[in-house]
Amino acid sequence: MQKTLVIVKPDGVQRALVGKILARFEERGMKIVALKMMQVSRDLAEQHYAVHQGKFFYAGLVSYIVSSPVVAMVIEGHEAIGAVRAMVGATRPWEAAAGTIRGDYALMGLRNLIHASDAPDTAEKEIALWFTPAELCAYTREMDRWVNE
Ligand code: FUP
Repeated sequence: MQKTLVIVKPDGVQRALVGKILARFEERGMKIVALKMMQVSRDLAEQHYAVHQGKFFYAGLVSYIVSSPVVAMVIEGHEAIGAVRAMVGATRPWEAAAGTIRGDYALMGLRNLIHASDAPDTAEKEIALWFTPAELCAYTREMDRWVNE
């Protein structure tokens, strides 16, 4: 099973969309294996967005994610990295397909509610950056056989 990092960004928390966003992953049969609300430090933000360092939008991106608490989680499921990305939708909210999280709850700008890892190597790195191994819970649910078999 793949694991992926999902962050409900400050606009998602401020707009009280945490429950709705979480529910989408749960309803799809995916499993939450780690979850926390946190105020992101500038240091963590800079490490998370290191790939964008030097780009014109980098400073704004860092100040946005530290502007208010986020909810970070690790989601586990069959092909979860790609499946979660498809549920999140396009980066620019106005281009995001209806039925995606961004396509249903966001429209303008790049306050796009949510981050999700984009590939297996980034998922592994991002999970290690945001969570300690002890914060990940390995457990089975009674319903998993109905979801996965
Ligand atoms: P996504 O994977 O869809 O979250 O998007 P990216 O990883 O490409 O970009 C990360 C964040 O950078 C986006 F959430 C928004 C921001 N960004 C800008 O602010 N301006 C840009 O031109 C591109 C991305």
